[in-house]
Amino acid sequence: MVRVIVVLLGLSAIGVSLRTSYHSQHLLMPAEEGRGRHSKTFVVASLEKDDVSWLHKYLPEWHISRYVADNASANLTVPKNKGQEAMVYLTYMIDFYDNFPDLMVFMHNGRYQWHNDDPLYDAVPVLRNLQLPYLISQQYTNLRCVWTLGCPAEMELDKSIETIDASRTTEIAYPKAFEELFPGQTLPSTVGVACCAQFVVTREKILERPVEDYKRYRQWLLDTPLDDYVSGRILEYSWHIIFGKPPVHCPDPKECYCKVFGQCDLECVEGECGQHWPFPRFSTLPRGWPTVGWDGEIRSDEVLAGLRGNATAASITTEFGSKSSVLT
Ligand SMILES: *[C@@H]1O[C@H](CO)[C@@H](O)[C@H](O)[C@H]1NC(C)=O
Ligand SMILES: *[C@@H]1O[C@H](CO)[C@@H](O)[C@H](O)[C@H]1NC(C)=O
Ligand SMILES: CC(=O)N[C@H]1CO[C@H](CO)[C@@H](O)[C@@H]1O
Repeated sequence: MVRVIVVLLGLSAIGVSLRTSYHSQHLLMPAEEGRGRHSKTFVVASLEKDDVSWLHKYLPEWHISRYVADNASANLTVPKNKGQEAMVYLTYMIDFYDNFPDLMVFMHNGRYQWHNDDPLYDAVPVLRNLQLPYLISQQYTNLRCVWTLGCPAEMELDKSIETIDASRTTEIAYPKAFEELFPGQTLPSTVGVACCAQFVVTREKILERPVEDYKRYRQWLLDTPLDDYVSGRILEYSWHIIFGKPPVHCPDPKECYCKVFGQCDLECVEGECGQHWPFPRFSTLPRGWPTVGWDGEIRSDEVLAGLRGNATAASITTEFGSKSSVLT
């Protein structure tokens, strides 16, 4: 148990740096018709140093609206580099309110990130497998199906502050922030949604709220004294509420993988589907990942193919111990 907590804390800490490492490129004409039936855009949070060329290379049929949070001269940028990816997402919603494409993926810039719902943490299959008609029918969909981190109860808000572990900074700050973001709405007793602030949403769904709402959320982000990690995470655990889902929004993972990604043969137990998303050993992937593994070992094409194949050949593991290694 101690080890689990250490790993989770490590993930949170990594979440900070990962989440600060934004990126993208391109822009304008988000409503242009792509090659498919629907106009669709990646809204990418990035920093100047980031490289989003993988998106152009592997997903050329998508339009890319890359925000560069740390360059005031960038084509798309934010009023202030604050609140992590939330500032980018809200700025896009405000900037393009009159000109949304049919479908938008709000996402980070990195191809390999520990939280991508894939055996190698690779965003390319995640994005390529997206089942667009289903996403359009759902209007808001989280990019993760696995429950680990976020579901089924990331925050228990009816506990008194004194009983909450001091390290749970988001849970402590959430009630007051909720009141400020959603005045007049009743604070939920529990909030649960798959982590990590990447999601798909339709034009109609964003337009259900007036642009003033998005402006208010962004003003809150600009004004809040909370640090970026906490304010970003408060929005991370609010997007599903903003887009009309109940405070606990944790679809059955087996059904989720099937409908969202077309992966229908996974065996799932207790919110997890075998090694489809192996619990990462560290939140920072080794340099050279995935060709370089956790122990610095070089993986052959065959090994990589086998690990990718784990996406469908799921075995059941419920111990954190076995989840903590990609190579089991
Ligand atoms: C900025 O926008 C212009 C006009 O659309 C485009 O030509 C240029 O490539 C963009 N620059 C970057 C860095 O995306
Ligand atoms: C900021 O973006 C502009 C426009 O793309 C570019 O010309 C400039 O080099 C960038 N600044 C830095 C510091 O990278
Ligand atoms: C659960 C599972 O299928 N694990 C496999 C993942 O890939 C490695 C490398 O090919 C195999 O050795 C595992 O058996």
